[in-house]
Amino acid sequence: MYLCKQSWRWYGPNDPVTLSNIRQAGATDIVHALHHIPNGEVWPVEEIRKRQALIAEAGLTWSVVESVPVHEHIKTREGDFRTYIENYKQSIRSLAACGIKCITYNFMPVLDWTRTNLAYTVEDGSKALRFERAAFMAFDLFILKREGAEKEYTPEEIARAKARYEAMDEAERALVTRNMIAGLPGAEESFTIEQFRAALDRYKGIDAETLRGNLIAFLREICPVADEVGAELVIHPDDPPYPILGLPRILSTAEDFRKIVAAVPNRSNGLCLCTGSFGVRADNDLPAIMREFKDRVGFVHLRSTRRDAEGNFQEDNHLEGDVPMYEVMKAFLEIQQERKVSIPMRPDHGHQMCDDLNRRSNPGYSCYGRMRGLAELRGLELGIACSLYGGK
Ligand code: DNO
Repeated sequence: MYLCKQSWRWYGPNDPVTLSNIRQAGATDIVHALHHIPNGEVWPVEEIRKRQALIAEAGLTWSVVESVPVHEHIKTREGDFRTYIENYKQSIRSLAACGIKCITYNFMPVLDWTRTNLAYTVEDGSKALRFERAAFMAFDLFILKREGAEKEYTPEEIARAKARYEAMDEAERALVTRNMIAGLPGAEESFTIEQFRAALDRYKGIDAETLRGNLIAFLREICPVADEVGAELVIHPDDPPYPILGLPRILSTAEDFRKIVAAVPNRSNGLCLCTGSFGVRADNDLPAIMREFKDRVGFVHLRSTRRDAEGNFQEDNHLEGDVPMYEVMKAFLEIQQERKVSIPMRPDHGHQMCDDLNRRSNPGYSCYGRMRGLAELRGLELGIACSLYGGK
């Protein structure tokens, strides 16, 4: 029976959640990146080996990279993009030489994932990440004052955003701004409001078709290298999965990924199936996505969100909310039996709860919250696996 590889994202020696904590949570595999290497530069083999040794000393295995960041110039195809693509190829080779062959990346312009509130208190007293649409629109229209933004919202939405903006004091405005542009963990970019405006401006002439073309051109260069060294490149979906701040989005639905696969059928062109990101759209059928792309799913992020009619969403406990986790897990188990492989999965994000509330942690990457998530997910997995395929 093939069960998933239970993995856990670790941010490195400064992560308040230590390798020993992770081992005790029961994970076996580590998801990691060399965050100290500037975006766009080659990852040297010696640096990879140093980290690998540190992780191995703790009794764990570094098996997934999240992420080798894609330089903005590759996304816009300007400046030194050719050098950055060559560097990216070299990083793939370095990682494969060290035996690390699953590489996550995303192609979201300017920002990686985005939330307005990083500590929203939920009913049980724990704290969750939240995207509040009115606060987001208030930021866009009245703090960022993005040119043309008002054309993208209805008059009702603009009125809602205005009321929300007026109800905020200076401290809340500053906090929302920081949450939006200062970079969440894993996003390698952080901006001042001026730099942020300039970064958005670089996408003025780039619509979704152009951005998709740029991704395809990038993949046509790097996939042959990954194929050759036996690595898989798994793209992470957009979070949230729709256009924001006038920026194009190209990986929000199954149809988006279908287009990328049709253009670049290489074996190494894979998907990081993040149920939390895709799950924010009611029209994304997660078990169907898992089954359709069964040969391309190289890494899975399991988490759930709860959305409402106003366009807000917040991160829920892993087995609650809108993501049909039982069906997702069942499909996940089925594809692994079919392919006869164990695919890495990590419990994605977690509330801040219990002792997490008394210490600092990277937003979304708490110790107890994720430990609860992993425990619930592995229980669900084992229960389904035993009933489908017999006892372990
Ligand atoms: C957020 C993460 C993302 C993800 C990148 C992959 O928690 O899922 O930051 O790592 O988008 O490149």
